[in-house]
Amino acid sequence: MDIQWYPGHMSKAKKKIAEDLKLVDMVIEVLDARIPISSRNPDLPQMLGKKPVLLVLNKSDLADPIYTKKWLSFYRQQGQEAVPFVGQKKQGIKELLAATARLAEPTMLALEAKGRKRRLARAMVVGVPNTGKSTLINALCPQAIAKTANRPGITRSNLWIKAGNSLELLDTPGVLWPKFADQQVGFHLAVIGSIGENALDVYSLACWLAKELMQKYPSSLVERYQLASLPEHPEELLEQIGRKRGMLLSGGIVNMEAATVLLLQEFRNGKLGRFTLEKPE
Ligand SMILES: Nc1nc2c(ncn2[C@@H]2O[C@H](COP(=O)(O)OP(=O)(O)OP(=O)(O)O)[C@@H](O)[C@H]2O)c(=O)[nH]1
Ligand SMILES: [Mg+2]
Repeated sequence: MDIQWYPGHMSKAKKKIAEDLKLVDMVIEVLDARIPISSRNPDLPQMLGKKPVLLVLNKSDLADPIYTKKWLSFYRQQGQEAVPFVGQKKQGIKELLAATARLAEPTMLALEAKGRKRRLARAMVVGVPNTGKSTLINALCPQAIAKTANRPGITRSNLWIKAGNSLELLDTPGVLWPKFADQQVGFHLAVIGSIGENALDVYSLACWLAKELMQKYPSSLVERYQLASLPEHPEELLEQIGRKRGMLLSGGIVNMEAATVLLLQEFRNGKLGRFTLEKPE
């Protein structure tokens, strides 16, 4: 698959995040619960230094609930704070705020030890494109949009928005550049819509997804598309889907382009089911 690489964008985004990092006590990294490995930025740990990170498994309404649980216990075993979240439905706010309070506690204790008062914890939200960073900020801070619009001329890095009673967020999320170098990672990011579609061959992507789902969630395919049985090859699956849905060209040939779009769409909007494509070790 041919995915383009933009080093210019990447270094600019990294520089901005490195600057903002100085202002916060912790980072909230928004991941896509369907691909918790590929949506995690590999450069972030080095950038963080000693700052703690909270992993947010967003879009968990679209992920396989069994694997979301497995991921959470995997992170817990590693001593890594992580929470499930559904930004669109504002689900998981209480748990998220509790986790940020735990992560900020050492900073607050250190302040108290110096005879100073506790303050609100500060966090910045980061993540690769389309994981739901803006939705998360809006869910945590309902006043977010109004506040940023009402205070023009204020330096970006000084705009904070309150989330709950103990946390404030930097107003703009940091967009991390995804790791394209690994082709598998590229497919994962493309299938959740993190990489623009014009950057890749959609048919190859749909074939890759068909193969993944045939291996990992065969019964969802059989049920959704009313198949007698699963074919051997992903190309055949797309053809069967097209036929079942009456996507035919003249001469009775299946319109593969339409079948391709349908499979990707039904995966992305959850109509096909709840899937997790990457599993913990
Ligand atoms: N199903 C579902 N969709 C979500 C959830 N959170 C966000 N979305 C949708 O995902 C899309 C991307 O959300 P954004 O909040 O714009 O993502 P972002 O990370 O800010 O994206 P960029 O600014 O482009 O990097 C939108 O269509 C949201 O409605 C969720 O928990 N579940
Ligand atoms: Mg955004």
